[in-house]
Amino acid sequence: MTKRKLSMPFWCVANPVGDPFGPSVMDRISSLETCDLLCRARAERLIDFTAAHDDDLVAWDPHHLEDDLDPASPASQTLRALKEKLDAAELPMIMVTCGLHGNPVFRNGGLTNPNPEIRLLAARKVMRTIRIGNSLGAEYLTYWVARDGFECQFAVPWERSYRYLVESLNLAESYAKEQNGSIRHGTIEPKPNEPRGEMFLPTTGHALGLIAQLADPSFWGVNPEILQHEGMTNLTAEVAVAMASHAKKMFFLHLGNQKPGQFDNDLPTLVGMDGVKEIVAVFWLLDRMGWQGHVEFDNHIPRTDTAPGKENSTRIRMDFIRQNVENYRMIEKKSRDIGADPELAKLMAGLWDREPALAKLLSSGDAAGILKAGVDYDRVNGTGLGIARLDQAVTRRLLGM
Ligand code: XUL
Ligand code: MN
Repeated sequence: MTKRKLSMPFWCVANPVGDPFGPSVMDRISSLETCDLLCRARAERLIDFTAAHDDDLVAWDPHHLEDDLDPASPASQTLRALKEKLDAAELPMIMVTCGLHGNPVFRNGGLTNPNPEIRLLAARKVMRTIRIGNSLGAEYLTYWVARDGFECQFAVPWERSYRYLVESLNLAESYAKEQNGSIRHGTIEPKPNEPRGEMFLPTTGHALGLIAQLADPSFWGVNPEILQHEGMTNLTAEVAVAMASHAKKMFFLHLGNQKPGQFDNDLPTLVGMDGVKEIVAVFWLLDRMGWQGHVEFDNHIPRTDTAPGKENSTRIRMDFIRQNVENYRMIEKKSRDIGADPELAKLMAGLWDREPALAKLLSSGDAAGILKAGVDYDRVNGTGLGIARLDQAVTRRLLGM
């Protein structure tokens, strides 16, 4: 099986890691400096792609909403310089996403903001992001739910909010098609809360449900963020990725580590107190399902591991990329070893592969045949399954014993 392709976004590497209780420790770096680090990671064959918010690349000026169309603007100059670096390093920008969370004007939402003036700003920012993405060769436009949500349930025009969301995503899709650039698909990234108390698309299931209501569902997919976003409400990553992949809607996923039920921990893959078995199971099941998408990291350097100073700011960020990639490759290897293990395969077959003729009949939908088929209830009901034995065998492999 080939190694899965990996993407490391601009925002993960640039993040100087402040938190709500204290400012960042590490020095900030510019988009061009971030690009240089990502190009180094590409030269070391760590990553295959990168991704970015519009704001990670160039600042948004609400007084010049189409500055990217002026070749002499500072935004256009920076975008050209970034493209040169990315091209020279053979590092494709695979996804762009519109930042609708940072600028304070969007504090009550972007696409669903009850104020049409702010929805207009959001729409034109998304359109600019599509143009930026096309100029850099991106394939995907991601809509992350950001500040589309609420704290006070009586401050929401409920009968309109989902219509606003549908209209805005339809506009993004039709504008992307009209531009006829590199962007071929959109993805929705759900999240239950943070930065808002509640958000309008909390889970992968909600995103899949919304996609069915959009003008062109084939344009859209979902990129679950695991273990973080689903885990924040104690939902299970395996279910999210299996359902999205079964629906052929998961072009890529976001990867990091999360303690279930907490705020967004956003820790590097395998770093932190939880989730090793779960994350191995995710990639084991995605291999079984024949999932072909790529993995995009979405996490940040633990604040404990940051330090001020120019040299630290480069070294710590490169270590962060390396650690994420090493961790992911460990998971990939372990999940594939588990998938190829003959003893585990035998235990699984004992659970899944009984009575093949009967399984075929049930799949056929032949009602008459199903009504004629019989079951020995006492035999079936009288047999324990031995799932604990299978689980122990998996754990033994995880612990290397
Ligand atoms: C936030 C999050 C975002 C999106 C892109 O939790 O995951 O960074 O991935 O905006
Ligand atoms: Mn994400």
